[in-house]
Amino acid sequence: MAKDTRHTRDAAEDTLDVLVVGAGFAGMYAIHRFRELDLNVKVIEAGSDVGGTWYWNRYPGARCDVPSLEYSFGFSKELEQDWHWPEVFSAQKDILRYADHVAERFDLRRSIQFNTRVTSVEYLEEDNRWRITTDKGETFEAPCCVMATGCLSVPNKPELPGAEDFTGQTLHTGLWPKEPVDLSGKRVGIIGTGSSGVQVIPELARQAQHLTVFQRTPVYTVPANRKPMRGAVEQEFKDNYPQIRESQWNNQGGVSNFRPVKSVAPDRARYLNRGEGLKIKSMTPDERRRQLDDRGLESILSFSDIYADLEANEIANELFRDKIRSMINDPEVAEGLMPRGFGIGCKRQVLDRDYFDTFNRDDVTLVDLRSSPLETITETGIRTSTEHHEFDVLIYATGFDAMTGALLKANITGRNGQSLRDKWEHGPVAYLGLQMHGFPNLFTVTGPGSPSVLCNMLVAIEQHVNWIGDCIAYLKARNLATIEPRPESELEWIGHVNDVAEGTMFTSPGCNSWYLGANIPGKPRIFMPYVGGFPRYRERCEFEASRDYPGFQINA
Ligand code: NA7
Repeated sequence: MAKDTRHTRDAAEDTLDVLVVGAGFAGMYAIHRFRELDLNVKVIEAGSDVGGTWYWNRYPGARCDVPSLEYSFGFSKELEQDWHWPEVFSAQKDILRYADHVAERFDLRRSIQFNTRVTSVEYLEEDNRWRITTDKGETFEAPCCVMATGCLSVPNKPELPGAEDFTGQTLHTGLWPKEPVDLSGKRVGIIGTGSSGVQVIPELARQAQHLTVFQRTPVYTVPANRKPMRGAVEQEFKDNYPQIRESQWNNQGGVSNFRPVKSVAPDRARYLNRGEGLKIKSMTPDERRRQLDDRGLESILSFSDIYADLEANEIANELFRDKIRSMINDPEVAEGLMPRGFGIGCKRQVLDRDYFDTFNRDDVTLVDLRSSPLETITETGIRTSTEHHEFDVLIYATGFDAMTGALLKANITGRNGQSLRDKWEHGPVAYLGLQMHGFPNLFTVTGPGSPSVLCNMLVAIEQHVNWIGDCIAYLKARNLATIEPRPESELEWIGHVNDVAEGTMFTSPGCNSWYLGANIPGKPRIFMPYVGGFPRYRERCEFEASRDYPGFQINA
């Protein structure tokens, strides 16, 4: 492979310890951490700058669903204290500003080669080195390689009949252009109503002359917190950061759930009275409705029994549908927006700003693809079984080939020429989402089988990069050649990952989510993230590192 390419080995590369693919938050922190460990690191990044997911997902309305004071790095106390988040839940542009600040502050860019896409990642067995080949025909080599390629980084663009015939502009939310897109006076069609669709649809409706929403599966979405950051709240967080970071490491999802007390006493009281822990099954229909009327649709998530008890879950789902009936003026549109056949908690919770209100606008049309399936895309729009809809711009909000997509796209080949694609033919086989047998010294950040997308991503990234950095430093200090998981460790771990997902809402009947790979035709249906909680997972990783990696094979 890549025999005819120019290998650009130079003096710096001879001392390179680690190659990293991707300069999102994982790759960025890897540079900082690996430098601290005296490891020589180089990062290859396809984009023109840092930020990863937040670099590519620039669509209007893109926003994080974890509070920013928590969705931020904890490795630098000074950074934590200096940075100011303008809103409680940040918009994409503010997260990208943060990424830029981190890159500048820690002088990260000098270790990154931008505008370069990795086309293959190959283990050179005789030399015990990893070789990366890029779209520029360059190759780079190092003894270790870290795939920091992200969980949601390969956009899914379904193959729809006639797609090539459309003569208007086509956009994907996950590959939104850097230049502003002017939609004023335009007729816009959008396919997809997941998190991205729900965030972008109200914004598109405000800009476009007319918006047509093609929806295959309606969504359980609840209003997001849209508060600007109050100085006193921010200060209280900053005063308590050590405790907050510790709580994150001990919380199932890597969030501290720290609630400011001094600065927001009235809100605190409201929070305490919000009905946390109420059981929906033990309430009367009137009490349930009052709960939502008084405390908002979002309070539906706080019923404690709806995530494990299918009967309680269905009561909540019906309550949600009732609420939609009361929010949407046109009963037919309301019916179209009602999720059925799967429950709250099956998919990642979607948070919105004005989503349902948008469907009360005269210039927004909902097309329910369940009752009128999409037949073909045409030169001027989309034909369904009942109608032809015309527009000037077609937007795909159709999600990602999640968790495994970027790893498979990188064309990784391990020992004996085995490709990762072959190894993962029936689903991702890995140990702790960190390494794969047959791929010595290759590491994945937040790979399948780790808490990853079920955890505050910045917390998960720091834990993984710390573990990987320590592991590489361990090998280097002892002059050891390779580390890779034992095959039996992988099998035991995958069994455990599946066992803990069993019986949860994530794998409940009728639940088809990208967690399961169900959004990609032909993708093996396996629950990919680890649902057993971040602390349990972290302890397992710490056990391995503290006992000289018993679940791994190490070769001198
Ligand atoms: P999602 O959550 O995977 O949503 C994708 C949407 O696109 C969803 O409504 C899909 O409907 C729809 N889709 C996908 N393919 C098709 C076809 N062929 N026809 C019609 N509709 C289709 O991706 P997002 O980008 O919104 O969010 C991903 C994560 O990013 C999110 O969970 C957050 O963590 C951030 P379907 O449900 O498959 O019927």
